[in-house]
Amino acid sequence: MSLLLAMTGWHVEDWRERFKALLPDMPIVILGEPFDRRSVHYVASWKHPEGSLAGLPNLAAIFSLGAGVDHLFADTRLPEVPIARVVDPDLTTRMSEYIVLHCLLHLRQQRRYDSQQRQSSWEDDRNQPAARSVRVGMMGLGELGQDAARKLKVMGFDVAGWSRSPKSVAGLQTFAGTDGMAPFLARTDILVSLLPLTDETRGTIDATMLAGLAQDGRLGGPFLINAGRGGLQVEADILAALDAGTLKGATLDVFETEPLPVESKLWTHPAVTVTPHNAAMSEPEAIATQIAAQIRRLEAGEPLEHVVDPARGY
Ligand code: NDP
Ligand code: OXD
Repeated sequence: MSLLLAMTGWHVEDWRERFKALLPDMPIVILGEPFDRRSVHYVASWKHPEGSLAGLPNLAAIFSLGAGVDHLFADTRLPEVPIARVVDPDLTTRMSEYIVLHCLLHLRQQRRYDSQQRQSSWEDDRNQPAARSVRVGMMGLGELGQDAARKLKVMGFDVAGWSRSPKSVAGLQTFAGTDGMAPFLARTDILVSLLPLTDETRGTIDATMLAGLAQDGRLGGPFLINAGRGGLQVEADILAALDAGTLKGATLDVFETEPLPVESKLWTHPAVTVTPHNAAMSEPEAIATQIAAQIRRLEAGEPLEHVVDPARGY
């Protein structure tokens, strides 16, 4: 009985070492090296190549090495076994750090001061809105969205959230579904996206959504932070809104195509901050520990935790 590591773009050896230490009795095999396909009971995947998990006759479960599972559902030949995803305080904390950092960066106009510093320009227009006067809109009120929203509130921001199903979250004004979208956007100065990529959410951050954001806020125009998935955003619409001045700035961690192609205008746009899809990286120490615990649960006849719903896509 073995665990197959099937990943692209990450350092597989770090994961192999960590899993070996955690599951000393279980052979750890790696996609791309020779292994007996009948021995594989578990797969830990991050963007495995399409079809590479087909023909594993004893497969019992697939673990996403990240919180998102769109990379799994993109495989049209994915075996029909239970799929569990990462829900882990290490990953959640990393994401909240990122969201708080970039909300503060926009609040405190840090990009502008970086540019002034490069020109040795001492310019202070005495315009420093307080966090309490800035309205953050959190799209996605799941594991990550709720934690980030709580931490933004600690910093003083006026935070509301939007989700698919209605939610009651202490201290947050909440909106849900298609009907809730317009009023949610109309009270949003900084739109944060922590949505999963599904058939329903693909391409939602488009010209229409951006046009719905508040134009009367203390920051002099709305900002966008997308750390969910690149497939949520229409990059041409973001660039057009930035150039039209209806969007004041954007922080993007995820992109329609990753790595972001060198010719993308997002790289050089003065109002865009680009990070390489690492808002919340899966750290082998923490994440392998969670997956090993899940495997031990299954071996003990207990149910898997954090199972995703293939019909919903998240
Ligand atoms: P969860 O599944 O816990 O939460 C997802 C949230 O999105 C829920 O509130 C859900 O609504 C909402 N949602 C889903 N579909 C819709 C819809 N059609 N309309 C409105 N709301 C919707 O996910 P996590 O919080 O754990 O993670 C969110 C995403 O963050 C991941 O899927 C991944 O794509 C991304 N991510 C990015 C990382 C990075 O480094 N950039 C790292 C980790 C994750 P409801 O509550 O009603 O179900
Ligand atoms: C994730 C990611 O889904 O890193 O965890 O994008």
